[in-house]
Amino acid sequence: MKTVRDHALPTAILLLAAILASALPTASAQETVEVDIETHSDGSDFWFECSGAPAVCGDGRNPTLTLEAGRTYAFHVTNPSNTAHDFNLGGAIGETTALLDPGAEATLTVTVPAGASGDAEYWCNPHRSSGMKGALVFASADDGGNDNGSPGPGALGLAGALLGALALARRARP
Ligand SMILES: [Cu+2]
Repeated sequence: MKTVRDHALPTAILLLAAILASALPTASAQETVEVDIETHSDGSDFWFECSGAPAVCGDGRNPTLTLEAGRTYAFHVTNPSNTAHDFNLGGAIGETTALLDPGAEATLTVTVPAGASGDAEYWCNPHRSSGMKGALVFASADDGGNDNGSPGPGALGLAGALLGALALARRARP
């Protein structure tokens, strides 16, 4: 009993430290993620398409866009349609391109705030009421720590489960 406890506690502390260390620094020193956005319209429907970044782009028209807290993204927006559009990112970002005439393009580079979470929206100002908009989801880095120095719920939950498993294992042994 004594021997098992002597090994289990230091092991748990080491694993906990490793989990927290791996969760914390990931968001700060990463490369900019390049995302291609196209604006479209066919006279009755108005929509965005997203490509080039599988972790960001959902499928189809006006897809859900998923952005990681603390990351920097360069949205390359092109307008191959015959109507002017812009591209607005809401929620914790609050940035927009200029209004892009047919054939025009712009790059919108944004860094997602470290504490960003939850759902927001992206949209085109002229056609937001016509449905040219989609969901913008802010995810925490690696489902673990965020970028402001405190562990996220993912890391804490994993550490808690680990300690619980160790306690059970300890109890089960003779
Ligand atoms: Cu539009």
